[in-house]
Amino acid sequence: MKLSFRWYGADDAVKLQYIRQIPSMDSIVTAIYDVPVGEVWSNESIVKLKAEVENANLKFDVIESVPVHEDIKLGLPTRDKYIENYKENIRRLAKAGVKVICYNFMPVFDWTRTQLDKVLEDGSTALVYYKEQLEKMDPLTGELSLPGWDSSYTKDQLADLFKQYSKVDEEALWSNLEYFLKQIIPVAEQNDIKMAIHPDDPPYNIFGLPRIITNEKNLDRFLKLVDSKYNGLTFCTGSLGSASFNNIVEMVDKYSSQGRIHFMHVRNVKLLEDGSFEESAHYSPCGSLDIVAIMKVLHKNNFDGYLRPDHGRMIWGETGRPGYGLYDRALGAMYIAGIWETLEKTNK
Ligand code: DNO
Repeated sequence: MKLSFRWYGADDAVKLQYIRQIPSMDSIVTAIYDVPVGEVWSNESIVKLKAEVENANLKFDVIESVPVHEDIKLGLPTRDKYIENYKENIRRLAKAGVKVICYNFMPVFDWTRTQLDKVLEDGSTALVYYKEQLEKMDPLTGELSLPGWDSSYTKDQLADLFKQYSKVDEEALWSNLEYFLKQIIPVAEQNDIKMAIHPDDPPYNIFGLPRIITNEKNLDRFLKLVDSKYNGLTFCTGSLGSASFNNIVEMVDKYSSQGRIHFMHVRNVKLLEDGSFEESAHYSPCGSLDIVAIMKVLHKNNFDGYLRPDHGRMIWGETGRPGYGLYDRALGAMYIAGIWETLEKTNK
């Protein structure tokens, strides 16, 4: 297991040096953020980012994300141009030594929460998803805003995208995903880069938009679309685990034993009775997921991919990007490293 940490580049309030100070930290997970989705990343910007990371004595091994242009997900004729750009990004990142690329195939919105600063009973704040709040939201009329996505699209752009997606049902999305994979996985193979799709968060349709990377049956189907180890998973415990129909420990066991998990996102969530959820501290008793059991199956299957502590709460007065403060993620990292060390020492 290679412990990693997400870093949003030079503007991130969390400095590389702070991340370096977390014991056993191996790699940085980052991306180029100032290039429009679908365009080719310049070699200069990739080399600069790599140098920044390596100067802090961390590895530049994982990119999260090279985002997929909506035209590819929609299956528009213009997709071929964007797929060519995607292939070029794979080649350029491989040249810089990158080993894993994380991406997702969610239409329009990536992760969805109804509140980013819910004050928990201990005074920390967390991202939450309350069904009751979601039912009152409509991204098109905007009567209530969608936290995290307000500034990503204008209302007109959103209306246009929703109109286009009205013709794309789940099967059409599968076929657009297959078309994309059949072209990019061979390039990933040639360049020895593992592609790792991130599951949909939460793992069901939202606002009438289709979502397909959601459950075990669909993950099986996904892995068979191109049956290559280069076509793999970012297994996000909090995304898949925010629906009670997913048995996370069993799924991690199955896909890690098949060698198809290249990147783990370890996050805990507390499921509420009505299907709502709150992101919680990583420590198992705080949430609904058994993090020790997850780490155990990874260890049993000799998991040697990358793992990052995912979303933390905001604690100790820290402010900044919701989910991505330093303190709670660092606590999560040490909790995970401690479990791993125990497993190493007791199972040899
Ligand atoms: C949320 C993240 C996601 C993830 C993308 C991968 O915090 O886990 O935004 O980076 O879905 O493409």
